[in-house]
Amino acid sequence: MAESSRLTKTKEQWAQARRGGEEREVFYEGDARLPPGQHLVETWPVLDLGQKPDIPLSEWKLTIGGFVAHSITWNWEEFLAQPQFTDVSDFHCVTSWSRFDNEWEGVSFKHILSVVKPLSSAKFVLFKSFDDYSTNLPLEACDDQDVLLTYKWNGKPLTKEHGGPVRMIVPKRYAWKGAKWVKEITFLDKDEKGFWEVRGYSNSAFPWENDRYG
Ligand SMILES: Nc1nc2c(c(=O)[nH]1)N[C@H]1C(S)=C(S)[C@@H](COP(=O)(O)O)O[C@H]1N2
Ligand SMILES: [Mo]
Repeated sequence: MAESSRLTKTKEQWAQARRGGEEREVFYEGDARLPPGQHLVETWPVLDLGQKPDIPLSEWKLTIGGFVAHSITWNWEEFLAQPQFTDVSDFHCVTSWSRFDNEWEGVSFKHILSVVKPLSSAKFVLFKSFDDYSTNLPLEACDDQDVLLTYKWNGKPLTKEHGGPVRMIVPKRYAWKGAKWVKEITFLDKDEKGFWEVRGYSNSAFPWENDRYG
């Protein structure tokens, strides 16, 4: 698609999104808010490995350990008892769609760090999910104001298809770095690649650098 027609399409979508709604606070000139190669969607596509694990809240558990001073396992009540955090961010999938203004509610990663206290040797984090998915990040990517474990999207409980009960959100990286149905978070001294990272996707995954493949 020609650059000009792509831009027109994007602007049409913005216009549709604004119609009848509140005026957005910021005016987006051109593609200022869309990373290279991305297009805007108003829906929220579902991407997974072909299974959507069903985890009853009574059986849900999250374990956080590895190179930390205090490993923990939280059940659902213990997870909800943590300080609550809300953040609005854009979501960029490597398959080229982006979704703006997602309101996430849950527990901030900053809080997780304050609870488990990673050792100074901890430099990487590996996320494992109930569907055998995994993904990896440097600790410094997780230690950011907009990173969280979320269980609510736009005021509603996160649905199973989008990773409920709880998933990770890492807005500054492509969305595959955010593990849905997360069950285990392990702090490591060495990097260990996840599901897509061993299959040719970028280890760093920066949307603004068009950093898709490794
Ligand atoms: N557990 C798990 N997490 C996952 C995936 C997956 O298959 N399993 N897919 C990833 C990919 S490739 C993307 S783009 C996003 C998609 O999230 P969504 O389905 O809520 O849009 O989840 C990521 N997290
Ligand atoms: Mo993806």
